[in-house]
Amino acid sequence: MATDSNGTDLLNKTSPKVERPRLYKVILVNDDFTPREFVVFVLKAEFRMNETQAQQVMLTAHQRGVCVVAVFIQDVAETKATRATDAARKKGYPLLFTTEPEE
Ligand code: TYC
Repeated sequence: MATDSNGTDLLNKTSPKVERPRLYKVILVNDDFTPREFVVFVLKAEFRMNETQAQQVMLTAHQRGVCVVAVFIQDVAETKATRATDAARKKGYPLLFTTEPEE
């Protein structure tokens, strides 16, 4: 059988031996105290969003309570959620980013 370095059968393109890692959502949680502009600032800085994207995500969390920011492998999702939450703590804001597995 012809296989690539992942053990994938190159002839019938089935049975990969390496599965994709489970993905984790980073979730932005609304609160009554963090200024909107600071939420947008953090979304742009930590999640590399542009102004329009950051405004949209901030507004969705503001209106619905939560918004999915992005999806990553677990390590990256947790690191980004922690960094973004810590940036808010340093300013004295209660802003919270959490993570949860997809599906
Ligand atoms: N609700 C906040 C306010 O009115 C703004 C805000 C939006 C805070 C989204 C957190 O995840 C959040 N100042």
